[in-house]
Amino acid sequence: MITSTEIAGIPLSSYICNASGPKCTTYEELAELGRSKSSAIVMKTCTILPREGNPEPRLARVGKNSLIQSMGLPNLGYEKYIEFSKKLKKYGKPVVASVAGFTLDEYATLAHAFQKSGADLIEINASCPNIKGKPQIGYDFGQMRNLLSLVCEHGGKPIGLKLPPYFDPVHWDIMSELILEYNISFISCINSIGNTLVIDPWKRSTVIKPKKGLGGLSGTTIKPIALANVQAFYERLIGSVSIFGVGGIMNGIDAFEFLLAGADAVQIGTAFEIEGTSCFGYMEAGLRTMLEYHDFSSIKEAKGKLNYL
Ligand code: RRO
Repeated sequence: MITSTEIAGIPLSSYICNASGPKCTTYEELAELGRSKSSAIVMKTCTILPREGNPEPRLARVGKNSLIQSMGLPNLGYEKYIEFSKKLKKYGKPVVASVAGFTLDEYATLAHAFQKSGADLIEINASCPNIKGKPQIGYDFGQMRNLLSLVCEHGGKPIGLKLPPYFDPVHWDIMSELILEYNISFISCINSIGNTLVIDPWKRSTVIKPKKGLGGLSGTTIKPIALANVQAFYERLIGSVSIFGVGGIMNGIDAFEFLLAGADAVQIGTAFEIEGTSCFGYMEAGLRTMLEYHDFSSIKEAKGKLNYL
């Protein structure tokens, strides 16, 4: 059974790795991912300057397997992650940098800086929902064009986009055209669903503090939306762009569903936050069982093999 895969030509020893977000901010956390069964080390989205993030409480559990959070981009500043990316090479797995600017120029600076780092892939986060007054750039297609023209200027390492969820086929069409026009190598879809509200009726209160309780929703609740986005981009990008599926993957069966929808690999956020590094091993085992059940001998063979009624 072959469960190795690749993203933008970079080999991954398994289908499962962490998503940018939980437990990937400090060097100790990243080293733990290095020692774990995560097939890559995806680093927390970084900005030019270090940030403490939004006031607490800023993360809360929703039901059994979902979360709402408004972390607000807490990170140590990009220079630290350039340093970390070099040190993390000793774990022998791909390192993924994730970057977000407050201006287009900052995005360009960050993307170019990681060209000279230990990172194998550079994920441009176009979808952080949690900064007050800062729109998600992935929802502004005019700005996306400007962003892509800047970050794709200095080739070298593969550039990818972390996308917000889209809910209309026209938006999948427009975004796909941009991705193909600018030769984006991979996409990670989806980020959390931004600006959702969870209320505690007993306390008569919001459950997180920032932005009047608004935050990004992740976990099981968003899986159907994530699957639809993967399917939509897989159809439109016709094998020329690799896809990281992200959103509500809690076990190997969920990972298999993303494979059927066309994902080349999956990233785990909520389940990693809740369960810790053990999630990578049991998801890989569950995925193998599903592949065997359906008589597939590799990831490649099963990719996109969704039946339509
Ligand atoms: O740090 C965050 O608040 C955050 C980020 Br950068 C992101 O991309 N997605 C998210 O749900 N939270």
